[in-house]
Amino acid sequence: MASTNQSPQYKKTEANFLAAKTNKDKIYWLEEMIKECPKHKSSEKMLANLKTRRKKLLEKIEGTKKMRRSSGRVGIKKEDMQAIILGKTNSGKSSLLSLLTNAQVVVSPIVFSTKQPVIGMMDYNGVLIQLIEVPAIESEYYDKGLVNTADTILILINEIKDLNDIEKSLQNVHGNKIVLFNIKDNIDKRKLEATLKSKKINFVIINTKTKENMEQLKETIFSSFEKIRIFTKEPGKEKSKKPMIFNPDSTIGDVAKKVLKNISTIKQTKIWGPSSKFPGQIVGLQHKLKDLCVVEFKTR
Ligand SMILES: Nc1nc2c(ncn2[C@@H]2O[C@H](COP(=O)(O)OP(=O)(O)OP(=O)(O)O)[C@@H](O)[C@H]2O)c(=O)[nH]1
Ligand SMILES: [Mg+2]
Repeated sequence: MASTNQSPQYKKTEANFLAAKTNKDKIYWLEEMIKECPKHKSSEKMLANLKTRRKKLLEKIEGTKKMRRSSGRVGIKKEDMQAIILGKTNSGKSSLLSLLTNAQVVVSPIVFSTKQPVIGMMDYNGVLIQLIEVPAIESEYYDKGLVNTADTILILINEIKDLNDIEKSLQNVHGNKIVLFNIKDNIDKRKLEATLKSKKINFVIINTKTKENMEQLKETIFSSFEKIRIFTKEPGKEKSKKPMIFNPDSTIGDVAKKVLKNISTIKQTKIWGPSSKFPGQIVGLQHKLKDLCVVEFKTR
């Protein structure tokens, strides 16, 4: 790549590119070089060259991710609670995924940088939820199948009119839809809130730059699965750190079947929390549970 007649800024970014150690940093500096590269006829070849290098690097990153993911299993294993992040290109899908999970993503001002689904696990107070970013809805890599089978669809938009365009391609979706308005520009939030409310949409206003509303978002995502969290404990001990997940209206019997080898060894069951009349109430196997109950089995 000859850079003899290039601007000082370009040379600086090129130096940074050459010094970059990770592929992610390399991509970042390549993109800066693309921005700095003059857009006239004589540099056409050079620009094309830069873009090819970027494409190869992106493919390399996606390639290693794919290998890592497919080791031991084929395709995407659907976890109990799965939510898909979808939206137009550059709406901030990768930014959101990296805020909520430890997934390795490419966040880039360049359009269509995510070319295959990227998986991450979100930890919501000990509950693990699978989040998948699918390539932009307008791209050839968009994965309809994944979207149609997901439990929850997170529709990321930057302006209200995005919604109309996106909804057209969500005809066969079964999951609950949550609209995430990712604020990118200065927007009158009150007005926006009123508009979204008037459309009777389940929505959360977020900002992937300032990380606004991330806790509320996690809560909304969890509640969309309509599951309940149950803690268990042994007599005289603290309750479990992580809850177990059940369908609403599950009973003590359902929990017992999951945690005990043999439920006939139960001598007594106590319960704390929303479904109990008082803390430590003694209940039978038919007792129906509510979210955040704590169950104690005393066994022989
Ligand atoms: N100003 C502002 N920029 C943002 C925000 N979120 C993301 N961006 C920028 O928008 C660009 C695109 O972000 P990504 O997270 O890569 O978007 P994406 O939806 O994954 O895009 P593709 O995968 O390429 O379709 C990046 O340059 C981000 O830095 C935001 O909340 N505010
Ligand atoms: Mg992306």
